[in-house]
Amino acid sequence: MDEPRTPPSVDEPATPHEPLEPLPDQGAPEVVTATGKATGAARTARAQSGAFLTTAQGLRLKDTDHSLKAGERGPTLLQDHHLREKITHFDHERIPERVVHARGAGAHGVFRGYGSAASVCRAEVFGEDVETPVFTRFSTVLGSRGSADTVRDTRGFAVKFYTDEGTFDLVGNNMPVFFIQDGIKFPDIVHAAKPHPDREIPQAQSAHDTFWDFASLHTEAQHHTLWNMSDRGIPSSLRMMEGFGVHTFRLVNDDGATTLVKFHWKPQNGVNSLVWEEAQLAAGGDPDFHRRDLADAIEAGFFPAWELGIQTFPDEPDQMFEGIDLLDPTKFVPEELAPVQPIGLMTLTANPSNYFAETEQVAFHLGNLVPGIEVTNDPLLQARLFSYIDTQLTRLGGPNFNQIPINRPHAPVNDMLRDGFHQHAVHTGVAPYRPNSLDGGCPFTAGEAEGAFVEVPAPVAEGQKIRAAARSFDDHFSQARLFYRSMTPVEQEHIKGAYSFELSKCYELAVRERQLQCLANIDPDLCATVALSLGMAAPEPTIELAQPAPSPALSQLGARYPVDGRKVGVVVDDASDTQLTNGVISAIAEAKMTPFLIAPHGGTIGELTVAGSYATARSFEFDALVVLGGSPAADAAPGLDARAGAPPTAPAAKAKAVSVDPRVALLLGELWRHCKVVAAAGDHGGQVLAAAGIAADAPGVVIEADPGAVVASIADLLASHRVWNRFPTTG
Ligand code: HDE
Repeated sequence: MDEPRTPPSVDEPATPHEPLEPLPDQGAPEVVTATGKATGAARTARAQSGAFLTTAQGLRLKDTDHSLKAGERGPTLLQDHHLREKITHFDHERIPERVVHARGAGAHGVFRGYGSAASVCRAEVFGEDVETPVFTRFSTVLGSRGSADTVRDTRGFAVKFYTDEGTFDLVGNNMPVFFIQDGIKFPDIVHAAKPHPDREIPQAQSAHDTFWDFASLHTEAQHHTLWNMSDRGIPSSLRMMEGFGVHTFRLVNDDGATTLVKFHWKPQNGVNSLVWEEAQLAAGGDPDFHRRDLADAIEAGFFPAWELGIQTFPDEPDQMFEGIDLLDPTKFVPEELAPVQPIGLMTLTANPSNYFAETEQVAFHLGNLVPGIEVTNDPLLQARLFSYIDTQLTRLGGPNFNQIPINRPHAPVNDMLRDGFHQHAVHTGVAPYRPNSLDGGCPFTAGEAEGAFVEVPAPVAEGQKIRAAARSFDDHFSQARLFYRSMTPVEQEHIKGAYSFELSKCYELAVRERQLQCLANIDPDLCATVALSLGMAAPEPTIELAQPAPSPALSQLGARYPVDGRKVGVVVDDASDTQLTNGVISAIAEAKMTPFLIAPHGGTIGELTVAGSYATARSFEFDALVVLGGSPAADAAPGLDARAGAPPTAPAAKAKAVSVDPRVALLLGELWRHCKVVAAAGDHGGQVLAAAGIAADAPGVVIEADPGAVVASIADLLASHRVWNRFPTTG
């Protein structure tokens, strides 16, 4: 299986043989039966088998290119079963996409418990060195299945743990708060955020009237909206974003003692985001940017990993912590008040073998819990408990979706649920009811000692049946203000830019005005800048502004992260020094980063394979760029080549005059604007950089003669992701 594959031949292969093995980076759901029994079968046991093309019944076929006709030029015969089977199956290949989170990317992996949660939680999955297989699916929320990855949106972060005690799903997001406090509002927020029902635009965006109409009227959405407008709304990679369980959960230990917790996933690669222009370029240039990055990283052996952690709070009757209502999902608890304590590590190690079978058909449900992990009364959480099973009935075509391979538990299933569409189990016995004597009394209920899930008795406050929320849910602005004031000036600028962009796309002035009022209630300076950009007056706050202590942990900037798997473009031309090129490429690989060779043309340069040409490489594909060449290529046409992005009189033409290909100049210009590291090695490289107008002593510019030195400097700068001090901030 780890043998490299023979490259495909130009001629169509003609000797029959068994299907090829999956690629080394690919995994598949473990082969357990529909009732959770291990089979010991290879993960490929479900893949197609046999050397010959067959019908769905295994009948070998001689011809699949011609339908059965009454004569060569005659009508097609109804009796052509192969034609009808092939077309009928094709006609039904699609299932409804998820109503939200339709676009996603998944991977297999393993979770290893540290044992550090033992004092608060009895779940075996968190036990010391207990290893549990997982499948994780990341997603955007708003867009359709085919929408772009880098849109501004919340990201889903859903993990299925196949534990020996039953399946545990942690279905979270990359932001710790949510738009609404009560699940009954979910259809409202989703209807507002989805494309306008009349024209079905815009796709996968919140930058439109209905979204801001709702968010500005329903002010509990303001906090989450602010997170979306921050850099968190445009992560640079799925591997580099945090995850949050959002709700407060209740953990139970061996003694039955309870603790309230919030779950956090901390990426080992650090947190990073795109800049807005880069996100927009990527949405057009590579709509699959995030899923490609995830799959490529896993294929290359850069396995992404996240530490799972918990913030713990005493399980007091009022369910409050430091004045923060733990049942209100529009609030988070700053890490400075309750540190995140690591309890295990998830590593994603294999790509799916088949997108549909795994990533599309996986069905999560936050009600999938194991002993020791329980829910709380958060009214958002409570509605979710209903929704997830319900939606799968339509999406996956009936009640047996748990028997689809990716959803099968790895624990024995004896559930008395019977029949239904697509039943894969072959149940025995005659008594799927309890009590019975005809099946020997099977199945039996378990006691706690046998691993049964027994809800911990939790008091329910006496009260009246009422459609209302607690008074503590009324504060919609103080934590939004806390978040904004915890951002660095660079991050605040991004937020101002995001609101300016989004509100500029709202047609109705009333909507803009109402949202400006909300911004005034979050931060008057934020409001003033956005108002200026919109050409509108900035309103005064209508509430007394809270003065929360900032939470530095909320900022994504300032820390240094490993550079493993970062992509470094290397621009060469036919005059570049081959030895230098080889040296730079190997030094990048030795530093555990990925080199990406960019040349005037495809094919090879010396012994090296070209990854992108001047005409095809785009700046968002790299975290840094080393220039070893870049003089105008034979096909450079500054005035005509739209990819060069400049009319003949603009810098591109000037650049050509001073010997840099306009497309290389464009690459460099974008990397420069996006605060990325720009480097040169060798005299020729240095001249090209100078010709592109990049000063050698500017922040984040590296010029070194030696390949090792240039790569070391790049890695050092990349550890902080971007060179934010290249441009002054207004903050
Ligand atoms: Fe979801 N959500 N949600 N959600 N959600 C779905 O379930 C829903 C909420 C989240 O990769 C749906 O299988 C309601 C919060 C993720 O397959 C649906 C409410 C959080 C995913 C649904 C919420 C999430 C979903 C659509 C308000 C973060 C993708 C398809 C009460 C903690 C899972 C599906 C995947 C998917 C309903 C709110 C996260 C319709 C009613 C809060 C990551 O059932």
